[in-house]
Amino acid sequence: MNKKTLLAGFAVLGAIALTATGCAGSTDAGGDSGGGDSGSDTITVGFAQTGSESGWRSANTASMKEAFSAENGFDLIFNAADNDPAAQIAAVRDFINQGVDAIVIAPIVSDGWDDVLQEAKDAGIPVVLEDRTVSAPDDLYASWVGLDFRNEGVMAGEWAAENFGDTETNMVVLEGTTGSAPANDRAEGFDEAVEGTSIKKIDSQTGDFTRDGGKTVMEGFLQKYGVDGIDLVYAHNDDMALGAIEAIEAAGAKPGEDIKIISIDAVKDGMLALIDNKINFIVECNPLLGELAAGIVKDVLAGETVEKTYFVTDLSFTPEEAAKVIDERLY
Ligand code: GYE
Repeated sequence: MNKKTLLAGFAVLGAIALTATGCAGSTDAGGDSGGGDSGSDTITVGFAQTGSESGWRSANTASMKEAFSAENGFDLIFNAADNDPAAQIAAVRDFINQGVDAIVIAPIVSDGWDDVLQEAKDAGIPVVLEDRTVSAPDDLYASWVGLDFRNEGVMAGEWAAENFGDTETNMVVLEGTTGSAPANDRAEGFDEAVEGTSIKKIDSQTGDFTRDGGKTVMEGFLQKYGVDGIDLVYAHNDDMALGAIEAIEAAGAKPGEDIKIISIDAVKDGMLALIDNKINFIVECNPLLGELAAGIVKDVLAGETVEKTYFVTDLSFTPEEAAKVIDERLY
């Protein structure tokens, strides 16, 4: 099953790389009435990033800036909304007013996008989503590229079920940003995979995908249930797991041993904690989406047909597996 999705993922990567090369240097030929740069070959793109909440986000921002570079024919207007959904929508509205050629969004939350996406459509400015998804109708944006968050939750849950499912296990959950697609989908996929096992979710709270948030929420859980009352932490990202490690150590217990930890992302610091046996299992979430997103934007502006969704495939790692690949990891 994993192998199959992996192959499918590579096929998609290949396909996009090909089409992107095919129209390198294209201008805003897709009937764009925005035309911030009409007359020149440069494509002006407004990118509305969530903020800078995690290691994953830093890697994603770096990947986007590299792909949407002047060298690649782009003029990138970058905005990071500091995890504030209203500020992010305002940034997109600003891009529309500036008449950019295309807009790329990593939506903080799923809901609330209908109006501004309609405004972009009315202005003839195509929108490409990267990373997180929205609940708005899909005719309001051209395409989305990202990861299968639900499947990430399933992969994490299946590993938990296999390793802890036969013994009474008290689990606490560190949720991502409330209302975000990865928080919703990772919770749903995991819950489904552990259904009917002896893993019991005793508490679940948002740590907002940040290290500080994960630490604070974990401190609260430890106060409430005690070290002995918690067997397993499921963190929706590595940063919150790293915060939880600090809280567990401060409480005099051993993370990865007294309290097991599963997380998602596989960013460098997470992988190092995994190799250190402080985290027990990590499901990957690949943040290197820049080249794919840039290829899609060029295709859309060139009037080429693009898919509505492009999934990039994720792997997963035990400490042993992490140790083998750590030197080759790009983030
Ligand atoms: O897992 C987390 C980041 O949307 C997939 O956002 C992304 C998530 C990622 O803050 O670390």
